[in-house]
Amino acid sequence: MALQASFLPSALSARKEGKAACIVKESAFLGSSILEHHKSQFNAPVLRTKRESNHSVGVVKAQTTAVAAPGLSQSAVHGKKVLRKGVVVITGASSGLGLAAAKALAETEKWHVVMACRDFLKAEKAAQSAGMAKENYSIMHLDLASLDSVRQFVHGFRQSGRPLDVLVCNAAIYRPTARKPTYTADGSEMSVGVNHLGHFLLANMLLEDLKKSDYPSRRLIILGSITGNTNTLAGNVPPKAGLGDLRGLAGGLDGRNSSAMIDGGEFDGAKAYKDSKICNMLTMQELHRRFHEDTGITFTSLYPGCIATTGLFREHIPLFRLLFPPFQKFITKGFVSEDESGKRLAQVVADASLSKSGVYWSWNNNSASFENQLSEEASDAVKAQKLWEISEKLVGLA
Ligand code: NDP
Ligand code: PMR
Repeated sequence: MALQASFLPSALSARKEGKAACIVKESAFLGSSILEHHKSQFNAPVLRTKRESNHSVGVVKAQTTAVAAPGLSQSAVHGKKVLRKGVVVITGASSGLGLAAAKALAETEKWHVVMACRDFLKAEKAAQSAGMAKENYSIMHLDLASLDSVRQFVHGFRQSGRPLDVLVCNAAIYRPTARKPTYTADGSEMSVGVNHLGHFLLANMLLEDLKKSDYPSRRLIILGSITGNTNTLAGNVPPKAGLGDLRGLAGGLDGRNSSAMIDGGEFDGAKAYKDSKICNMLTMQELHRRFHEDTGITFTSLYPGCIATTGLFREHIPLFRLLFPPFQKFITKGFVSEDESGKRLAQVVADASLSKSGVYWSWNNNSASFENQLSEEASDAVKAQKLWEISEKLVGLA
């Protein structure tokens, strides 16, 4: 594997350095197990101070050159190798799952979270009320309803000089009560535009940055959902997800020359969301097929559980918002708190045990993760390729 191969020479060259050598050597064979290995070291106050001053890439690069091992820096005091702080970009981190994951990761002090949000003030307030320490996060503007904004975000991120170790495509909108479609700045139906097309461009552009990262485990995560999978009871609640032959998407989802729906049908806000989740899960698999072997990057998707209290349901009728949480808690038992869902997403970002690529993660009622099965359509490789090619054209990559 590319990841392990890139570790090997450093492991050998570091072998003479006593204790540090063991850590690096083990990482060569266990991949990202190095993350786990350094828990105690990250808690040492002297190392924390050092990490906090490591915001510029110049410093990080200088250190990694000095120790000749990916993502490792050297403690001034003991000469031990330690993993530098990881940098994770999370879209839509101003509420719900994104915020909870940002909080969980920031609290470890091993991650710097770049909160990529459309509302700067809301994100800042959310981070503060979540108790996130200033040095563990930054906020950058990103409006996924505009491809220009996506391009500007990427430019701004590169200007910031931070490396990129993990990207989480989390933001989404759900418009179940909309009678008519609304459109992105680029003229595509809003739910698919934001949830899929904006993220598709972002993921493709930032792939270059992930490739450059020297962090031991680089990951690109796209949120999926049970409701986009028709092999589940939840996925069979009407309107069911379905992309058909993608004729609406091929027409740009502009609602004039083509339908606003991917399958070319009548507009349905709830279906548009579920369709966008199929796109998210297909995109993750296509990324895996195209890039995992050559880059060693881990591509994954997940269903974090039913987080029935988040802002996702803000446009639903009040009665739904009242009944949905108890329905999920007591009837389906699919309910999960924002805190718990945040821990789950944080695992997909950072846990050594969740480093396998091409996986759609889910959790059982004891909060144990497992590799879940996607529906036939959400795992259709031919459709994934077609989706990729049409999406490339729509976002200006082809
Ligand atoms: P929230 O509504 O709480 O969070 C969505 C986030 O996306 C918000 O921060 C929102 O920003 C942001 N966002 C929306 N539109 C844009 C845009 N144009 N540009 C940038 N950011 C935008 O929902 P959840 O936390 O529930 O959802 C997070 C993810 O989890 C989604 O991908 C969803 O599909 C997935 N998911 C959720 C489930 C659930 O039960 N809630 C179940 C399965 C999957 P702002 O704060 O400004 O509105
Ligand atoms: Mg669903 C059997 C389990 C189950 C689970 C885990 C979910 C999750 N739902 C389940 C069942 C049912 N739901 C049943 C039996 C019904 C009919 C009463 C039902 C209804 C329902 C509605 C109206 N459920 C919903 C809605 C929504 O508007 C939500 C939605 O589809 O958002 C896209 C939703 C959800 N149910 C879930 C989850 C996770 C959601 C929302 C979020 C998402 O998929 O992203």
